[in-house]
Amino acid sequence: MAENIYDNGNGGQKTVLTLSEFIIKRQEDFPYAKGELSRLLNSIGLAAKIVNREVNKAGLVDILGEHGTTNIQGETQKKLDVFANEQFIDAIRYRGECCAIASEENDDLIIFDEALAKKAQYVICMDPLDGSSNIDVNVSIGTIFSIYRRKSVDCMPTIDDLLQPGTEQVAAGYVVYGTSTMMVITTGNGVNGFTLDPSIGEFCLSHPNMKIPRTGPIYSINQGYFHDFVDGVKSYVNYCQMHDKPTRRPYALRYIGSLVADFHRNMIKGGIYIYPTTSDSPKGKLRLLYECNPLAFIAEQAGGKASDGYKRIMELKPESLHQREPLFIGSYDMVAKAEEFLQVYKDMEAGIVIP
Ligand code: AHM
Ligand code: MG
Repeated sequence: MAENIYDNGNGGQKTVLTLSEFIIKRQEDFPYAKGELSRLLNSIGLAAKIVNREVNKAGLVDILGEHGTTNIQGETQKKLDVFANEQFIDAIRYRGECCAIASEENDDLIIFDEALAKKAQYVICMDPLDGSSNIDVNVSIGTIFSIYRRKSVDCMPTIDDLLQPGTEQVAAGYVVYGTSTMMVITTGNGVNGFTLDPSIGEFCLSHPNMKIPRTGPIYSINQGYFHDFVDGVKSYVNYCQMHDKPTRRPYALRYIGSLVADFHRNMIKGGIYIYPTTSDSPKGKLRLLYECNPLAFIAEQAGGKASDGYKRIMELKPESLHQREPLFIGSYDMVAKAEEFLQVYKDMEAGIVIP
């Protein structure tokens, strides 16, 4: 038993620290906090456990396969996509801390009009089950979420409460349903990971103060689209494949096709995940509000970097709920290097001569 024991400072006595206890302890550092954010994170943790229960027995019950509907992106919804969406919305709706949710699975903003929720201070962006193409084949999938304080006061929330840049996030996290189920969160004060202990049904602190290595041995990109990448990305991919001992190249290519799982592996081992623009997806595939921004917050809090290839992801101003952006995320030095490649080609296109 390594890190999932917590030194409580009582003369070397060590104990398991659950997610709820961790959140309460953190709240003690903010004596004026009313505990709303803590309750919200707990609600998300509860919904994650329910989704985990269904994911774990998915092959045994009638929950695999298509739901028969499509979302606003025109993507076919899986039964588990729809189930996870309902679980997260229900867990959050009736507790009174959140007044609106933007979800990958809902075209429009979901506004809670329950009396309790109207007064709530927080809004959430979420992808309830990311990695849909992996659901039916027993490969890791995830949940991604981001929490903001609403901007509007004393009225029903509006879309502008959700269209805030990532720099305004007060908390973000993801759940990876993998070999074990983990929830990783930040409230802007570092990153902590909790592994679900199925025997007690609790997320327990297993990865305190997570840091992403400054560089790493892995690059993750769907190389099948290589011929559709812009020249800067092609050139960076070639760089990843070249032999160079000091920088540990060639890097290994690892691509699960579930953003959360690819990101989580790279967080631990060091690496870069890229979903660039392609000729078919000129804005990239991933959604700014509930895929790019939350993971960018976590990456930065862990010492990493997240970019659209040129600019910091968290500084982009969202214009619509389901806006897509290219994403370069992971180890700081690797993302910075990829940006260098893109900039060289941008400068060449602009006619700036490189010495
Ligand atoms: P989804 O939200 O519909 O599951 O799409 C997002 C997923 C990411 O998890 C993953 O990294 C990417 O799409 C894979 O896309 P592709 O198959 O084009 O490589
Ligand atoms: Mg997704």
